Amino acid sequence: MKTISGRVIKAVASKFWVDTDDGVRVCFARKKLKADGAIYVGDRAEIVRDRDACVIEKVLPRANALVRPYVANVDVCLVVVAPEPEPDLLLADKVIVNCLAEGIRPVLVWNKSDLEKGDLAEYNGVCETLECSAETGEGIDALASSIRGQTACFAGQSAVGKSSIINALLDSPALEVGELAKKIKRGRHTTRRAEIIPLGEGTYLVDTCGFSMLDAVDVPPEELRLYFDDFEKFRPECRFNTCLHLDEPDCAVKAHLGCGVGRGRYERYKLIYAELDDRRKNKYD
Ligand SMILES: Nc1nc2c(ncn2[C@@H]2O[C@H](COP(=O)(O)OP(=O)(O)OP(=O)(O)O)[C@@H](O)[C@H]2O)c(=O)[nH]1
Ligand SMILES: [Mg+2]
Ligand SMILES: [Zn+2]
Repeated sequence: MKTISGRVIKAVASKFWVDTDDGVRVCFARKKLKADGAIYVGDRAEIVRDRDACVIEKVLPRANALVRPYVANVDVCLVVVAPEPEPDLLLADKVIVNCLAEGIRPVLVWNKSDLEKGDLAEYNGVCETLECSAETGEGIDALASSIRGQTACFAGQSAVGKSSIINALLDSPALEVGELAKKIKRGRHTTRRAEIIPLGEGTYLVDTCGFSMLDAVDVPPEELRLYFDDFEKFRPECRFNTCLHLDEPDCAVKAHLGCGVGRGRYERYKLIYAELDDRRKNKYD
């Protein structure tokens, strides 16, 4: 039996689409790989032809993985926000923490700049930021250069325009896009599952479903600060080297609120910290 390798680009029910040098093959999975989470979109896999069907035999070790959205082997994650629906920066900050913990480069993208310009100054020193409009094409070239040759996953709330940006990056639109008004009324998500769209020259785009709830990654609460680069640069000036920037005296992060540290970022840090702390308490209660 000939083994060929490829990348899982789509999964529907028990079928997997695997992109190989010979084109895309629709595969089933070996029984041992049927458990939830055994195969993610983005996984690199070995497949064999077994009688008439192609079968995934083995999943290669993952470089990294995200759980919201479920996707593996990502280089960069475009965290998309827009003037409408109202930006949920707590969600964006959690996605950014999850990316940094997994070694994925986060980029915060303000889409729909045709409707309203974004103000992402708070994210200076946190991650790269970009503004674009899938509608007018503004900023799309800059976004394309930022992700060239990489696997780029689009994440964020429903209706911010993830699929629309991917369509703008493609020569001809390939993805279904939903209407905001209809979505709000019906609470409908247009994209139902993660899917990889190869863009050529080693660039892969991962479209995902919108989400509004996310657990921050499972890091001990004391380590959360390590994923806030904008705070970390002031830590040497805090009185205590172990400062969590919460109730400690002479905290340099608090001293820089509004001038070097965004007040919103700080409030969201406290919320994420409290969530991680609660989770730990529940674990040991
Ligand atoms: N004005 C404007 N509208 C946009 C832009 N990008 C997307 N939209 C609109 O926003 C709505 C939602 O776009 P989608 O691309 O379906 O959003 P999504 O993030 O993929 O949503 P889900 O698949 O549900 O997660 C559609 O009506 C788009 O036409 C933009 O740059 N400007
Ligand atoms: Mg979509
Ligand atoms: Zn401090």
